[in-house]
Amino acid sequence: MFNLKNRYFISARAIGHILVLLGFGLAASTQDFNYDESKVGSHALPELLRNRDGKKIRDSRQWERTRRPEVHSLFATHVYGRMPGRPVAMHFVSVKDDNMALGGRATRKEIDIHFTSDAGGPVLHLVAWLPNAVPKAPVFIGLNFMGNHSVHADTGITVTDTWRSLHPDKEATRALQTERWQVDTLVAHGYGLATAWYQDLEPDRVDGWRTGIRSTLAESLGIRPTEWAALAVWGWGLSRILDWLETEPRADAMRVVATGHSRLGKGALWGAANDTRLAMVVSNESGEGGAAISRRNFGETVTRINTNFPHWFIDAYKVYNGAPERLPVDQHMLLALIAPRPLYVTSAAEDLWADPTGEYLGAWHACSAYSLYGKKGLPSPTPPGVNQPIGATVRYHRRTGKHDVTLYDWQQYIAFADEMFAK
Ligand code: GTR
Repeated sequence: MFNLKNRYFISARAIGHILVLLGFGLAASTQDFNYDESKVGSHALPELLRNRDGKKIRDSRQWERTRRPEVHSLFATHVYGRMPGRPVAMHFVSVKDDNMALGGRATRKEIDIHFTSDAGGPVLHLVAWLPNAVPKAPVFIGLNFMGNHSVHADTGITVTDTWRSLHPDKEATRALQTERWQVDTLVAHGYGLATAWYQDLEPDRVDGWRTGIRSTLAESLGIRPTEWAALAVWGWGLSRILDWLETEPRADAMRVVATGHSRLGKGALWGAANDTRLAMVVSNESGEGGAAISRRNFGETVTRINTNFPHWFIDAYKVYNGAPERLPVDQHMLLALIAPRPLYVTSAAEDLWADPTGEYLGAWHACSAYSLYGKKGLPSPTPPGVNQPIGATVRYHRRTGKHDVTLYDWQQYIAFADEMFAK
């Protein structure tokens, strides 16, 4: 069936491939990615538990005092840019509440996060559901791709002005991504959900920074637009959602799970690396620039991602086009910045572009940071078969099917959160 969902999926994901196939003469060519495991070759990863001065890290104290800040700063300098704090004038405006949402099982809240005192300034429009049966619920948070009204069939969800301004056919995406969000399942298990449209923060295009918060908040945040990039902006947005949850009595802000799919998974990882208040992290098929090892020559490459999406990373990252082996970091080190917090990394078997094996290895090589805290991660360097979640505080699964978020994925996240939060 050719519906809008499929059309979006194709335009967002396959555009790079199509341009290459049509020979549009991008800097990247078909040689820039590989789907043949026998051609992956070998690579040596930067050592996670050794400082740049050569000193070996032996315990969590040394990690937190020396190596963790060093790794964090390498990612800030070479990959994502630095992360600003919260705007001083930020405030929350309740737009509407419905305490009989989802057939009486949840309270749906719409909150506008204003980043400036001026009502005409940038706003992140949030929709949240909190289970009525739980006085203080743990909450999953994540940005959505197609507007708040796409995540559930409830027609009470506002189609926001920001979405409408870019999409005149405003109802077209209502309830189109319900599979990806599973609001009812979360609420039935005692979890809340808070989500917002990612492009409220920065439009996802090369010049999106001009109208996004990298420009509008440059002065109040004290950061120039070139000092960070879109993935960091989206990760920063999760921290602002958490700021609101901290003010919401029905939410347990100590048990908030940051989630993100694909590009938003990359952003969620960097966001959670910067904000240790986020208690648990889910990277859903985040691939290149997310959980997948960049040096592994399989699927998307540094060159391809920098060519197709130059606005996602800072300019310094472009230096590594065609030369990921020169990076002072690799993505296992990003995942290690989440330690000792619970981390769930997923892949999909048909999502070769994201390199499922590379995502597994990213998680595997991060486990030594968890060991410093006496936490068990994954049991083996070999990825499991399909639909076999494995691991303790670091968990992984490779689902059957394509690049997506499904009920199966959510069921695993809920089981993981139940276990980690010992509900
Ligand atoms: C792809 C991109 C991936 C991933 C994906 C998505 O086209 O190459 O890195 O982020 O988009 O976000 O859906």
